[in-house]
Amino acid sequence: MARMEVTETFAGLALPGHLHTQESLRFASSFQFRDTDVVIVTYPKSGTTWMQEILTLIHSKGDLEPAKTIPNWARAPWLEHTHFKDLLQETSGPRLITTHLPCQVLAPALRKSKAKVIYMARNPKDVAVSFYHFHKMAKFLPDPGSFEDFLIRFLDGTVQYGSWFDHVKGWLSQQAELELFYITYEDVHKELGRSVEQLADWLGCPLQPEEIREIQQHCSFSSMRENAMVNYTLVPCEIMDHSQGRFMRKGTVGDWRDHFTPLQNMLFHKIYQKEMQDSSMRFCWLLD
Ligand code: PPS
Repeated sequence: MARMEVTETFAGLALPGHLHTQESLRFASSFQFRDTDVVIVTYPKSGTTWMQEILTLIHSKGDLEPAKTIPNWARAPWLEHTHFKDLLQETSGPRLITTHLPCQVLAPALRKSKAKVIYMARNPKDVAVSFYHFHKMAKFLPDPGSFEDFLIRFLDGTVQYGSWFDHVKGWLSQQAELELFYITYEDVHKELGRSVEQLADWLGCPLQPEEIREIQQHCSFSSMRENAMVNYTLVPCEIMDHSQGRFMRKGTVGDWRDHFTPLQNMLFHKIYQKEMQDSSMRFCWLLD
């Protein structure tokens, strides 16, 4: 299924038609979660692939076999994608499921179970930069135009996948309603080993120190960048144009500094404050 130029609109959200249909989105929104399911929820470019790799290895107790032999999209398939039903593992153990869907679409189905949700967020300025570069290589996303134009659409919430602000606010407002673990890209970047340990304990799969060390080593940016099972080099050029950049691009915190002008930074802060003013959640990223 190509549908590179198609945009699906669902619950007011524009999504790439290459990956989504109305049917796959309806299926996702009424999915019957099991109490044993582990669901990775992210706005795009917030560390999804990283979390898929970490959780794969927590479940395998540091055994690298699945991470080195099965592509990430098959180990932790996207609930809303057209291939989800084919990829979902029929296992009695925990199923790893990924989604970018917003809270208003998925929370009603999730509330019917005790599925564990891991919500990973990233500094939206770095998300915007990463998303911009991804638009250049992903043939199923529209041409981003200039960074300046893209940034305005990102702040407006008119990019595909919708508003970053609504995504984060929506999901984090569900902390009391869902079994939800909130973690940031920046936390994982700063203390990978500690993040792995916290996640493993929360999931009820405590690890030995040597298992944590093994996972830490395998989940480093340099190691994942070379792993064809997560670096998306398996995806053909008609879908991801690898001459335009790498999926595992930089993996840094604060890359926005190389992209934002002082004026863009000021505008970003202004809109951030307006969007987040009613939010009781504490967001530390923009306070530096
Ligand atoms: S997607 O398309 O939504 O699934 O993308 P996602 O995986 O959420 O985000 C991709 C960004 O995450 C970075 N990444 C990492 N950073 C540090 N360490 C590790 N191990 C790692 N793995 C993935 C990846 O490089 C993308 O960020 P940028 O800033 O573009 O480099």
